[in-house]
Amino acid sequence: MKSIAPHSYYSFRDAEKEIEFHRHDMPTPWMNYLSNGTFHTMLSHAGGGVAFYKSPQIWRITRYRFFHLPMDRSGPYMYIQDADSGTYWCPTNEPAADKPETWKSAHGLGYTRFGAKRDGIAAQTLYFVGPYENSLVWKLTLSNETPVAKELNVYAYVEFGMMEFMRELQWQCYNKHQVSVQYHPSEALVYRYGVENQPKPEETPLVYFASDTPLSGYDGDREEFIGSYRSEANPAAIEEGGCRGSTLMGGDPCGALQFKVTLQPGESRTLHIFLGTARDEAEVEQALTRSREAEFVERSFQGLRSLWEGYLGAWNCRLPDPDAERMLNIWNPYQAHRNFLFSRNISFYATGTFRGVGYRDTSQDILAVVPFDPEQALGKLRLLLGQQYRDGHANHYFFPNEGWEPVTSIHSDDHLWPALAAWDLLAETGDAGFLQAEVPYYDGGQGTVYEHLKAAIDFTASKLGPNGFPLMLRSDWNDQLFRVCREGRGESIWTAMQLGWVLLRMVDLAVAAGHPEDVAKYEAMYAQQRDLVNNLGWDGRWFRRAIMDDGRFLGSDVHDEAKIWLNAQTWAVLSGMADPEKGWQAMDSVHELLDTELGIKKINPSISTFPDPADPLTNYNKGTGENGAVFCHANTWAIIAECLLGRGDLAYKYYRQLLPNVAMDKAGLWRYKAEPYVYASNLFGPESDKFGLANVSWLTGTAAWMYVAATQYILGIKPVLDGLSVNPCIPSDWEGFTVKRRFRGCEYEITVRNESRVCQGVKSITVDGQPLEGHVLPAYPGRSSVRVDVVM
Ligand code: IFM
Repeated sequence: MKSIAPHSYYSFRDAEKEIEFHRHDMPTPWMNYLSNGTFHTMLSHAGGGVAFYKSPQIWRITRYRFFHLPMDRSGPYMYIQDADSGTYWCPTNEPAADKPETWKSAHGLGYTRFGAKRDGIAAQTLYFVGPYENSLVWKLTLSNETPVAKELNVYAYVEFGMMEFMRELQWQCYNKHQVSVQYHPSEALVYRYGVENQPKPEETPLVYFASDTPLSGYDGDREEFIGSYRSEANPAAIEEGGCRGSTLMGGDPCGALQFKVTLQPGESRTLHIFLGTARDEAEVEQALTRSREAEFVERSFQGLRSLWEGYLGAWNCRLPDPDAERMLNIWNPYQAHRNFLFSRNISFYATGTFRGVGYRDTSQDILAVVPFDPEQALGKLRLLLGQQYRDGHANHYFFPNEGWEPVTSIHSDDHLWPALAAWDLLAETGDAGFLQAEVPYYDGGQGTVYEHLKAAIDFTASKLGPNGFPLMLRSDWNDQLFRVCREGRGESIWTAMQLGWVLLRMVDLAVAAGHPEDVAKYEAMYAQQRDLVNNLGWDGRWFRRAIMDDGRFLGSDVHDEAKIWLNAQTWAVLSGMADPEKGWQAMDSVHELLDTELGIKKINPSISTFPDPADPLTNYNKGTGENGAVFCHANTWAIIAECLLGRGDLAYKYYRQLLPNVAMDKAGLWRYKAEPYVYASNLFGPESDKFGLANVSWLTGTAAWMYVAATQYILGIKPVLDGLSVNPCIPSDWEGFTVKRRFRGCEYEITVRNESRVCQGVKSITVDGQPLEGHVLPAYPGRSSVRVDVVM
């Protein structure tokens, strides 16, 4: 394993909200998502990536070879060739073999840029998807820094894939003869995916690839441009005199555009490339006319920047810890929004083939969008509730873009999650009206939002196991527990706790929705499950996790493996169900038995033989994935639990040790590998051979919950039904912090001073100099800002 200081690879540029990369040879591609909500591109720091329209399953535009070598191919590449010498290189660094003499790249919010230089030619490149067209815009500015004129050939290249990625793997041999790339009179290559039996053919777009600069050549046939036994590193057309003017009526499609650029000494030229989608040829024409307008690219880029400025304007904090501050002001909400958009669909780790919108995952993702954009959040909540059946259970994943049948496995937790999002929406806006809005059920009929949430509770109430806990069904939050209830009797003690938190929320939601008559039922159910949790669920030093079909406990000291499970301890506290001394003891056990210097393990010890060596509970190797890894998503709940117990020092230790750049510094960049600016789903644990290796970055519930844990529980700025609660639980050595938070139309400028150097406890609050009773700030309708001073 190489040991190299991470900072020789990257640096944060916080004022610009960027991370800059100094080297292209990272341990893995470090990705960014460029998107306007309809047209998307996942792009790496070295220019590899994939573009898709709405769905990576059925409208994938370019080809990305997941897990192949060389890694991170293909991408939207540009080549710059000196026409005299024939040498060529790429501003993205990859994939040409000749490298720029100086190079850097940077990811920003919705864009990625590259700056490179070779032989006196400087290239500044920017890629983004703007709000006004469904296209990836590439902006290339070339400058001649030499004293002589330069003749350059510039190429822009993309490899088109089959739009249906599974089709590509299964039956490309024939189907590839049903695609075409034609040269369009408006100087564009147009890719048409005309494959038989494709889903939604009437919605399948044409793809255009064009520029605002006159072309000197093009190719639509990959064999012509790349040649055989070659790759993007050494395209035949570039090495052998230029594009061949190929089109394609079946075969392996690509888009290659060639430009001749002459630069006098000191001269700069900018050209723009557009890779976009349109419904038909007339729309291609219109999109190109708009895109070629003089100010279009600048206007689009400014439009993108203002969108992010507006979105992130809802929150800004100044903290004694710059790593946390950067994460909370920039990267964490950005990542969380990408989760909200893509669920767990496509990333460097997930191929975008079968995971549509996850009911459980997206319900949680909503939590971190509510503070920024309650309207978008409500839209998603309604989308989810439309996947719920009248009996209250819900589809596990579904495919709104693809129109495919949903995955219908029934899990004990899925349908319960939306209540948390609904409560957060109510607290954020103070407006209960949405609870009365009608939403259809998946199997017909409709009900109000509140009725949907109530049906979810009724479903769980109808699916209790022999001991009275909710049946595990297919699994709960933990996907790996599908062997617990194969015979239909296994129970999830964790789901009882999840139900507990949800029931507390339902009490408020029932009142807000005008159904106080339901409250007693929710309270009774809560009390009954709480008793079970504290009795049958208690193992002596921690809470048990589940009961298997055969009645054995999972998560008990009597076994040799998987004795203790993180979620059962944290949620016992989150749900308010744990008897106080049991809650403390359980979280002490977490500290003692699960915590490591790189985060908290999900279980201990890892499993290899339990409950039966011939049929262990999980196939994951020890210390990996769902088996004894540090599962970052589950760590977030330990942070919240510690805050609820008032132990701010420990909560912050748990938070800080998983800040991605902090964990990377500790593990070493070549061990950690994934991006230092976004959370990963998990890190291999100490029982693996690669402790600290981060996996499945970007699309993980960690993003939403870390945001919630840090802002609402550590900093303690939490919307509640009657206002904005301020009740921090911070490290005792912090002097204080400040937060600007948009809430119900007003900006709250909050300064917290920790005069007594405590973890928790608000001594006084003044609003614009006037003392306030308690720690809940009311809404201030009509006010644009208020100044809040808090003393701990
Ligand atoms: O809860 C799941 C999630 O739905 C997908 N990733 C893994 C988590 C834990 O199993």
